[in-house]
Amino acid sequence: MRLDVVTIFPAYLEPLGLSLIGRAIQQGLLDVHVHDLRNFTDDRHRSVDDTPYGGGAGMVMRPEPWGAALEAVCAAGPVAGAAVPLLVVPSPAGVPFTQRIAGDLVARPWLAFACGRYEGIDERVLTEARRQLPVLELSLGDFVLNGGEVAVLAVVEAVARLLPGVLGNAGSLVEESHEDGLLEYPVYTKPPSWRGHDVPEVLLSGHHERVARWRRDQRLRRTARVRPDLAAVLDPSTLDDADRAALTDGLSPGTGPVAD
Ligand code: JCZ
Repeated sequence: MRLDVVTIFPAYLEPLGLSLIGRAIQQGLLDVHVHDLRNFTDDRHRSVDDTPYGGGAGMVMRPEPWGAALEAVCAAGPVAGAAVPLLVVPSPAGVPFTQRIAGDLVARPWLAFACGRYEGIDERVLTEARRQLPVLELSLGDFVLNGGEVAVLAVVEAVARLLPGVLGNAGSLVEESHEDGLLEYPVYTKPPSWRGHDVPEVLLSGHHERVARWRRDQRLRRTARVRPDLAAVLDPSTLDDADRAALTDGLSPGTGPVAD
């Protein structure tokens, strides 16, 4: 899978060289190219921003460097049969990024990322890009970052770990939060007692069926407690009596997301 990232802060993407993603790059599973937007300017000051038409605070990214940069990225193709990349543009105005979208993105051989800064990128860059490539504006959530770089790190990590061979153990992919709309169960390791806190007895019992039931109860309680939006859209045909009891338990007083 090829990834191109256009940014005015190439150093922001350096963490992609670390850990599992770094290893995936070394193994040739990922081919990452980071481009400095300033290399596509043509003025002496290498300026990438200007004042907003219509007035208002801050600066807007100029369209000309973006046009040149995206043309240069596309000229690297085709990649594995794809003539153009899917262009991902982080934005607080984008669609919310989800595990499902990560799964869609990993099926693409070529992704490009446009990192905005300041008040964002001149809208005509996206209008023009959409005439030539698929464009996906993505939000990490309802909070405001200073630019797209941190969002790109998050999206690349979520996508790259789905590539075959990037994670050590294939099982760690399936047994995961959000695969089935529930949060994960709490996990414990040794020692069995730490600062007066004991590991739940059932986990030491060796009763695999009781462990599975306890873990499912924990997932349902947690989801009801901290993510009522997720609990509300669970398919009732996938819930048994014990499941419904655990969901109700999670909603009972004194079990809110923050301890009383
Ligand atoms: C460019 N400010 C790009 C994305 N979810 C989320 N929050 N904030 C962003 C974001 C903020 C930005 C830019 C300038 C993305």
